[in-house]
Amino acid sequence: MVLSPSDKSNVKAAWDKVGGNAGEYGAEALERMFLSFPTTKTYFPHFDLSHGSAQIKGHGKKVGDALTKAVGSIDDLAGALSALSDLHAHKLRVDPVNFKLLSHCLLVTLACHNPGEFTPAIHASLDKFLASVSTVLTSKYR
Ligand code: HNI
Repeated sequence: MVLSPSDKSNVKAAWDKVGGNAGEYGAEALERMFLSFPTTKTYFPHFDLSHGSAQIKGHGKKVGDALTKAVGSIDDLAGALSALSDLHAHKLRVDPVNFKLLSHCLLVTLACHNPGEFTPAIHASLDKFLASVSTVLTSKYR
């Protein structure tokens, strides 16, 4: 998966619109994921997964901040996400299929908040970006 120069500029432009809402959008995406794909809840048995829970908000901020960092290091995703990659592969052992589910929910969330910006081209670039992030986070499984 190679992000073209226009993918990178599309992702950066889309993330500029996200601004300070990355944490809130991360939490919304998590809530969408837990409701639409309940098997994902098995990784969070220790969380209160009810609507508006402090743990979903807190975790959404972590995910959102990690994505903001990734956008800022879009030319070196593997380096920027190395520690997170170790965590997901060695400690959390999240099955890679789940990354597609969260990525989908992140796209839906972004589309809902910025419908005018969410053109097919931006959609495709964000999808490629999230697939690249997911590839890095699942790259150390074996
Ligand atoms: Ni993920 C912890 C980022 C996908 C399950 N995850 C984190 C943390 C970040 C993070 C940041 C906090 C690390 C820390 O505390 O040092 N996760 C991301 C990103 C993606 C992702 C950027 C993909 C875009 N994680 C997933 C998926 C699942 C998942 C798809 C499972 C469905 N992550 C977890 C779990 C934790 C976690 C479980 C630990 C939560 C806790 O606090 O106990």
